[in-house]
Amino acid sequence: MKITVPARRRAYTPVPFALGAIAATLPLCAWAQEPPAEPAAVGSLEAVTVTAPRTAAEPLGSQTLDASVLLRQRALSADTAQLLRDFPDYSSQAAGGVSSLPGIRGLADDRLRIEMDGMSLLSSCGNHMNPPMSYIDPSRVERVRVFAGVVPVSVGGDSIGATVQVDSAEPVFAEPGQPARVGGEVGASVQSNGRGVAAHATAHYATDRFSLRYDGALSQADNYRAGGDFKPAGPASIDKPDQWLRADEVGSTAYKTRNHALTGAWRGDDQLVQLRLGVQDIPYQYYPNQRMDMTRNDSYHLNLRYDGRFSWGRLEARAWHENTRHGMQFGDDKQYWYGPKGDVPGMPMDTRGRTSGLRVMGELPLSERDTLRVGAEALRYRLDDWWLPSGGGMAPNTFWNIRDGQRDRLDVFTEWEARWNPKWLTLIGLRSANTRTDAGPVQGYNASYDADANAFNARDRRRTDHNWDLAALVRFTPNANATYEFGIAHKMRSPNLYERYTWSTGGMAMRMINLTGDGNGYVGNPDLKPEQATTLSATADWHDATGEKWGVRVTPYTTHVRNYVDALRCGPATGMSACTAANLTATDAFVYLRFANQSVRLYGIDMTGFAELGRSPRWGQFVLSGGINYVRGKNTDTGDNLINMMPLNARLALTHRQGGWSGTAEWVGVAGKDKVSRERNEMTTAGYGLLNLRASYAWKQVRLHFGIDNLFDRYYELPLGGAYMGQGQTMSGTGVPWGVRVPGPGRSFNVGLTASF
Ligand SMILES: [Cu+2]
Repeated sequence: MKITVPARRRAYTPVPFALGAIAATLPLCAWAQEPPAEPAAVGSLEAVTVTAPRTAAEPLGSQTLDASVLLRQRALSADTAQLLRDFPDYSSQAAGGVSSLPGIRGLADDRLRIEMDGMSLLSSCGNHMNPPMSYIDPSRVERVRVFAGVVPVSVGGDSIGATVQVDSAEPVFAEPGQPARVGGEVGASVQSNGRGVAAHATAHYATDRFSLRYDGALSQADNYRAGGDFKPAGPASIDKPDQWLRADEVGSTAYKTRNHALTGAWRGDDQLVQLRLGVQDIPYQYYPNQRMDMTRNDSYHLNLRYDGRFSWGRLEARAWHENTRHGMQFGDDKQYWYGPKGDVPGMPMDTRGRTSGLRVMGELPLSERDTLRVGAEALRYRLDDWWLPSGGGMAPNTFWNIRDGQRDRLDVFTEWEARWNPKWLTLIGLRSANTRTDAGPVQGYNASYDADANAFNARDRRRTDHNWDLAALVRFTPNANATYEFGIAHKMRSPNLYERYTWSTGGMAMRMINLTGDGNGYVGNPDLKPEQATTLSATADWHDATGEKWGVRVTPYTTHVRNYVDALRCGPATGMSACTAANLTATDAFVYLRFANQSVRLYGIDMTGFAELGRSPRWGQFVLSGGINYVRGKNTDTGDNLINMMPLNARLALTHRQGGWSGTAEWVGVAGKDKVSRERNEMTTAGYGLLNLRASYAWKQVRLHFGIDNLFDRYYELPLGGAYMGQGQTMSGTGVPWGVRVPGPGRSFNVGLTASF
């Protein structure tokens, strides 16, 4: 992305040029391990785009995917979280087709801070079906930044892991004195596996002061097909041949989603004000590893941003409001086992979540050497989660899972960055966060839930956590060929409302609470304390002086977490109805657990590198790139393994570029997963290797993408896919067999076309 400064007027340039210059000398600050970006897109819109403000020195552990990389990735993916898949330490916990849960260095979901267009959002669902990144279509994403390891406090908060910032395009403006700019882009793509289709359109109109932009996107897919043969066993007593899935079809993987956004922006000489309205509607998204499916998710958000430059520095402010109405029921593949569609009332589950946020940050360049950042952040979150009566044991009352749930935060932080000389940089920051959670009185469907409900209602449920974060890092750049960084961070996260306030110990209600996709049942624990993590991380980066010929980066890290919210099985002593003696000892069944604070340790190492193999005007450029990633997570109280830890994995890619052409052959290898959580009866998975091909060609205003995923149609099981619940009587405790893993998608031919105007 280029910064173009209009000649006749001082442009709105929020990036301090000093920072930009230093960043330019540090190829690592950008997407260093990705081969150098391909030639700029022809006729791209980016030429007059103003780059977004930088909020902090980016640690070596941070990486940015900018427009040139995203152009290739986003054309062929419906799931925004999958844009992160090439980050070396990224793992993805399978969920719905457009809402996988990202993990980085063994920490996932709520343990990461994920900002969508600067908004901090929370998932409003007992299965976290609507994580923050599912609220933006990949076609709208212009930049993804990941701060891993030691995260500066100015971009952290309410998390113990990495920060992921997903941003849509900065507004474009016309050059002063020039006519208004009108432009846009249309695109469409198809995927053979699952018959996925997607389309998007954007249009903008901009003068030198005002800018208006519309973004729209639709995508939908049927169930995908596994590679090889996949034949999950269903309950033998039910015989409805016409409703069986095809032999290789993975049940409950279909989805349909629609996104719209309207953005208005105004800029002055030194200021920018921007307002965005976003609307999303997901009529259905099915879950192969949850007992329920998403049958509606309607949301809107308003996002107001201010950016100003003053004689003393820069001021950045943002206010946002987001409202989600979420509903669950049986999707088609789960419904069929009970009877033709519409025959059974099923189990309606409804959720409403509202988030209001405000963040203000000032950046003060105190001297050539020192920059001070001071900021505050307030977040107000409200949650209601209720299940309407549907007959049988689920009547006559409405079941209140969480009523008047509240989670409010007030943070202040300060951070000092010093560039002592071209070789040494230090950054230290402190954040204080008050987090208050509460939940109102609840009720069950009927009197059989009274004991739990009364006990829950009788206790004091308000919790106030005084959390604090500290991050300190030092970077040494001895010469043009090496950079070293070492950092230490202390970070805290308060439990989410499902971890603290779900209350029913009836087996069915517990099976509805599941954040890990393992098929087990969970109940909350109001006594949970906030997680407290200490991370040590070091990075060494070696590269040629230009940063374009070769580079190698190694990052070992370790994180120790006190009061990590893990889960322990419940037994008869607890008096909970699902918690039998057998529950404590079962090794091949779904089990029932209560969230519990535990001590855990995670450690691992990431290695990435790239090398230009050759470059000539005649043959173009050949680049080899790859990475290897190892992470281990242990509960040090019980000696057990943490759930959903990605096994050892590696990636190797050969890329060829010439003119508007770019072609990549990529091999992904994943070792077998044998370090599994015994407490949760997590299933092992076998190792596998996949070959993917991707190519794109840009010609004038048109760009064609083509790809084949899983070229050899290998059958494999997703290491973080959890337990298969794609079809059958998933609501029942024994209605789906234990031991079936969720297969990954088989071969898919993908084609995408975008045209800008
Ligand atoms: Cu849900």
